[in-house]
Amino acid sequence: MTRRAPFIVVEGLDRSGKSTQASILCDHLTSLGLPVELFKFPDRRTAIGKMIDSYLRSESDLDDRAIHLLFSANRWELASTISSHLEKGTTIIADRYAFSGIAFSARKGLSYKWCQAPDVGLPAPDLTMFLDIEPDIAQARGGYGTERYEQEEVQRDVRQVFERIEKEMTHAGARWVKIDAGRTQKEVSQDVWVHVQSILDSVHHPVGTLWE
Ligand code: FDM
Ligand code: MG
Repeated sequence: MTRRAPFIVVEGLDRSGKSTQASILCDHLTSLGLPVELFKFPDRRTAIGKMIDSYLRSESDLDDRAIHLLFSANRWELASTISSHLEKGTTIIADRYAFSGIAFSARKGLSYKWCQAPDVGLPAPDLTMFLDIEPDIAQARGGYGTERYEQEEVQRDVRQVFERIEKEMTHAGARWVKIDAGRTQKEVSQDVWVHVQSILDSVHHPVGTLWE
């Protein structure tokens, strides 16, 4: 029987180097001959993803709760694909996940628990790496783009919610690590690799579920 593969999530603020690190990690695992798939949330290619994309570009407006539920639905539409990959032995790396969902919506004033609820039961990551960066350093890295949320003020609030998420996840026994993303790409990717290595051979149980 094939052993099930790990589910790795990379989270962080905008301009923290998440996508770069997720892709370096993906290449590294591939070079070792391990099957791996990279997912990015939101996945803007699906029908729901297109609505999210239009909202993020400010081409459409949506109620705060409605957009929150769309982000969650965008994960749910890929949840069974993620689980079946893991069970067949393909490592999954997700660039953002339910934690971004909570962080970006709770900062608007929606309750934390309400924001968490629609994602209860999703496949649970075996390791979440939060790439932490000071929003002003992120800003200085070439600036934010023009999408919604790409502002220093927003990123500061979001970072605070992530601190709460980290506390709750750690308290619940999840493997959550904070990585200083204000360093060079190489330093960060070395750290990422140390954490990934530490779980590569320790994933034996069935895929877990989030917050159940
Ligand atoms: N975002 C992302 C949310 O608000 N909720 C979510 O559930 C997810 C996954 O969407 F500002 C926000 C975070 C970010 C924006 O993400 C688009 P990318 O990674 O910049 O494409
Ligand atoms: Mg962005």
